[in-house]
Amino acid sequence: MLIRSRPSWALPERLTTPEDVYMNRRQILAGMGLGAGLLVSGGTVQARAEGDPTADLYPAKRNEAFKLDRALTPEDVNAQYNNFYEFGGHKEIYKAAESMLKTRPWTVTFDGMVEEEKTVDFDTLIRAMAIEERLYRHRCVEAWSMTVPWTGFPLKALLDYARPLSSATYVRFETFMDPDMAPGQQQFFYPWPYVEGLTMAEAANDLSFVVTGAYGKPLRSQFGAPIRLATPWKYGFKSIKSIVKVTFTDERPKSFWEQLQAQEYGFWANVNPEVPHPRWSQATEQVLGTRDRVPTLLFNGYAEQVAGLYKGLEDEALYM
Ligand SMILES: Nc1nc2c(c(=O)[nH]1)N[C@H]1C(S)=C(S)[C@@H](COP(=O)(O)O)O[C@H]1N2
Ligand SMILES: [Mo]
Repeated sequence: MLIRSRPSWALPERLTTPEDVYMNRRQILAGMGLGAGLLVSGGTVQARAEGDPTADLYPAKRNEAFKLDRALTPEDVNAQYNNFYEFGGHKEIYKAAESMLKTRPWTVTFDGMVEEEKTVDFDTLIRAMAIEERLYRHRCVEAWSMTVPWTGFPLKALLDYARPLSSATYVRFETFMDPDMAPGQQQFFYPWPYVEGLTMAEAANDLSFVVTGAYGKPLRSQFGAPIRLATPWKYGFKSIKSIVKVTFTDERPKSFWEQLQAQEYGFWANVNPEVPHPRWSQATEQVLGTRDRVPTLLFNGYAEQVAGLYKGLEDEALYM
């Protein structure tokens, strides 16, 4: 595993801190409330899930077109190993996210190059969509992977709902910005809010999925409730969590990690075992919840569905 001794694995060199300074930051974070989050009981978490106003929509029918070559990652394993830097730069953010992320009311704004800008309540939006379950692989850039039963709807359906102008060539997604709620956002050296982007062609591909649930239930906080993305042929950081804004543009969006460290994290971020990260190999991956390290596949095994998107773009840095 590429679990590093400090959670600032992605920081540019100029921003990395000596271990002792880092420890102080951890203590500061604990003081800001991350520690308090650890006291929340499982019972409280369960109560929140049961009170979800979209609970009646689950479980949704599985779309059998999306199959897996390996077992599903157990829910408890997946739900206790997450990247969600808004709640801390380590993998055990689940209790902090469960106790601090407020998912209602939740609105999503559509703006930029659209026929008409609008803001819609999440509960209204999801009921305008036909949701289904898909079994997806997920490959983090840190060389671990998992398999998840996501529930949601094709991103294409969200594009249709938003009615972008034909001149829009990119779609940009933004996560909430609320440092009082999410203490990680008080870490000034990160370029908050978290931003990601896709080309319109990528967004319209059938694999691009808007996720509203997992394991047959509405999304739990640590998975990026109430609405996130899944683009399984790309490194996991493209799958932005807790989306509040969708902007259509003709300028390539600069994502969170690209703003932080452009030499290591680019716009395309397609999975490719033959193109190493500057600091580690991408040839294999640790399968979460198992002792297995398996070969990584081109486009994370989805080449058949997506390779065509990149014809004529061979000069681009497609694999970082
Ligand atoms: N807003 C936001 N979205 C995010 C992240 C994040 O820190 N903040 N981390 C990304 C990374 S690196 C990965 S691997 C996945 C992790 O999703 P999971 O915790 O559901 O496994 O979320 C992605 N989306
Ligand atoms: Mo990741």
